[in-house]
Amino acid sequence: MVFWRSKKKSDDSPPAQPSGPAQQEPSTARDSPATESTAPDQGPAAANPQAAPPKAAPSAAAPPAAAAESSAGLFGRFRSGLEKTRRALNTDIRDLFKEEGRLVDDEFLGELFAKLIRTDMGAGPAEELRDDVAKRYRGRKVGLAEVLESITAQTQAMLQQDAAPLNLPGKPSVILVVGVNGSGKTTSIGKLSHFLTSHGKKIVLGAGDTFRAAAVEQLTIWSERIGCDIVTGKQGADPASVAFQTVDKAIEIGADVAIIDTAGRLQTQSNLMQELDKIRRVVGKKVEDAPHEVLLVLDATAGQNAISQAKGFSDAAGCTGIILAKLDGSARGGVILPIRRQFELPVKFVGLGESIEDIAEFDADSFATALFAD
Ligand SMILES: Nc1nc2c(ncn2[C@@H]2O[C@H](COP(=O)(O)OP(=O)(O)OP(=O)(O)O)[C@@H](O)[C@H]2O)c(=O)[nH]1
Ligand SMILES: [Mg+2]
Repeated sequence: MVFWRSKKKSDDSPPAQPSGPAQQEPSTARDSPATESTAPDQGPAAANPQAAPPKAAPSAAAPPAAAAESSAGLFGRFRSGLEKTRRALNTDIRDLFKEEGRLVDDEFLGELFAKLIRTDMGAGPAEELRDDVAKRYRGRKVGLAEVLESITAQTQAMLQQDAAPLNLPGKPSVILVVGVNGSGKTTSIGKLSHFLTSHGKKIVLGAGDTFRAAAVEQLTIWSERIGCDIVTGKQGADPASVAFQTVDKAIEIGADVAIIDTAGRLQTQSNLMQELDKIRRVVGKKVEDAPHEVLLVLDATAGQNAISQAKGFSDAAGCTGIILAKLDGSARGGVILPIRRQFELPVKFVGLGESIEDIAEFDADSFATALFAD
């Protein structure tokens, strides 16, 4: 049994800070769903033991996020979110130009390749960028601006994807959010909900991570910040049941979007992958074609290997798009290049920090420009 929670707008005070480091419980230990449920702890000040809460005290009145944003606005947000990568790249590439102008020869091209690869973009993309510079300028003396222009244009081309707005076909549309442990799912749901709310959408959240009580508390805190309804189940409850009730609630109150959180899992955990299937099935029975989006949250700081492993996950879970979280967290923002290459999925949003507004719709041109901007 699950229950829902009525909308209750938070005050502007930030929630309690986490009391300790995030604890990732082994998902494999989870196999006996409890069926009984009780009312959730209504205390808004419940500590959020998983995620660091937003840096600034968020409020429902925060300014709208990116959808209506100009490319200049998006560029600015990417630019500051990518600061660590940008700084490292800029310093590195500028270092190549200690003298005024550099001859584009094998030595220069080798150095350029080494700098690019440090952003975690991988050998393939770094080779392409290097080869493009070679094709244009080999044997000539070039300045920094020319090289940056060339690299930026080539990166823009590599990041292009078909327009990928969220598929929200009807009322309610259902979004399922999946990924490995700690990738940023719950935080991304909070930010995405704020994004959608500030664009006039009525949201219901579903706390489908019933494995840890802390996960429910974490999402509950987000719902209070945003001022949206949340459906929760008792710890150990069947996540599919929570998902079903969430969609039910969305229908009942005329919500536009139901967003369902899930516990972190690995593709190899077949019981947990089946659990995702069950969630998909039950919401599909309730609303035609639901879930309309299955968003895979990837952690940009996890490194290329970890991200490659998520490829199988995305296939197994029928993902429809990617949220690339924590781009602000490291100097490895170049990882977006192999992601665009390896996944046949569009990057729909990027996470640029822990605050409520720190999410933006992905745009290849603004992103690439920001990556190499001064
Ligand atoms: N800097 C930064 N931190 C983020 C971002 N997104 C999430 N985080 C942090 O990453 C940590 C994990 O985030 P969660 O949202 O709890 O991740 P999760 O995938 O729900 O984790 P599980 O439910 O345990 O699988 C928290 O400390 C978040 O604050 C982001 O875009 N930038
Ligand atoms: Mg979570």
